[in-house]
Amino acid sequence: MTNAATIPARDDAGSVGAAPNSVDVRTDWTRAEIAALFDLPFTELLFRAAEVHRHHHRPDEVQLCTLLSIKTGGCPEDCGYCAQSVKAHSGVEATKLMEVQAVLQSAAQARDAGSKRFCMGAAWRNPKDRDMPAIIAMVQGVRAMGMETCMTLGMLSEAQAAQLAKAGLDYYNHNIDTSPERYGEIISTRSFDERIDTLAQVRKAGINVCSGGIVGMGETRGDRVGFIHALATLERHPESVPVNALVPIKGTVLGDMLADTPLAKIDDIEFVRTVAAARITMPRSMVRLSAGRESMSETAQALCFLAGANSIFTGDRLLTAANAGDDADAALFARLGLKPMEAEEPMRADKAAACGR
Ligand code: SAM
Ligand code: DTB
Ligand code: SF4
Repeated sequence: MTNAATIPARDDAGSVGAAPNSVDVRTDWTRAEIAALFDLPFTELLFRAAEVHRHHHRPDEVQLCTLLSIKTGGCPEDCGYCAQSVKAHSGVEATKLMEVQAVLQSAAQARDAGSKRFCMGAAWRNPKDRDMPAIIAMVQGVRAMGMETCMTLGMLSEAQAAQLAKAGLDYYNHNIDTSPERYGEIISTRSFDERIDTLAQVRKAGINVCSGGIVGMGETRGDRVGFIHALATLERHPESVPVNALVPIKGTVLGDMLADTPLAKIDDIEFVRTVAAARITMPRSMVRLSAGRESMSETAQALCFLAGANSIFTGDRLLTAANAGDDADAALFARLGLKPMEAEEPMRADKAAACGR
């Protein structure tokens, strides 16, 4: 393998953060290089990922984020993993868009519980223009509380992306979910390229990009390589990369498929390998250990943190699925000696300085 990461030593003062364009941030990764990372002995892969991680981030800090479903269910898309698709028989009821005040109340609770980032998700193929004033008020209100804002609303038009940027939205989440070649087996109502187009709109509008995917959908290792490759070769790495473990939900295509074939569930070591590959190939990005922690052991989560994951969703609910819960996380942090992250995220800070936001 050509050496993946030229890993500079951490300086003596223990400070983290290299120059924004340091040589170890590459966007020319080949699939062969990423496959070679996955093939490393686990101990070697973890060592390399941990080295990259501590060079760019504080290894004892993990950012706490809160998710809120601002519009649940009834989504016209057919994502095979999702309880909110109209095609799923998951029992999730469709709701209207929440009132702005109710969203802000929920955000205030999250802030009081120590959250630094508030992510709002809507089960839409795309927002309607008539929804935008409420969405903008939510972004402005949450930002005024001092939290980072993230929205995930489906596809965006150029004008909508510009409106969100003007409102001060920090991040837009839009996952590529899996490799380009597997995409059509998971979702038929939109294409991988449409996903990439929306990411480009978000970038162009000057909003930080949050894009990742799901591991454990019965994919091959080659798909996991292709998924990381697609993200790590974007013109600029996403500032934020959520890595979800599939939450198998009854009534969804993938949830039911996995229920019938329990051996299809991804093993923890392979999940950790995926986190490590994300960390090594996208050294300055936030790597978010997202859905699926509820059914993960503390040991597996500890390995994910060692492999470079530095953000989690707190609270006992994700969008519709159960999450680990604050008490379990407080106990986990105490056991592992981890602290909630207070500082600005490295890539976002660079960008804010560069564009004066
Ligand atoms: N509708 C918007 C969209 O698809 O972009 C936003 C909401 S969607 C629920 C956000 C992401 O959550 C999906 O792209 C997927 O990666 C993740 N997700 C959804 N259901 C999941 C599940 N059952 N297990 C793991 N991740 C899931
Ligand atoms: C992401 O990648 N994971 C979060 C967030 N982005 C929006 C969502 C996880 C959803 C898990 C399934 C559910 O709660 O329905
Ligand atoms: Fe709709 Fe998003 Fe769920 Fe797909 S993942 S069905 S787009 S809410």
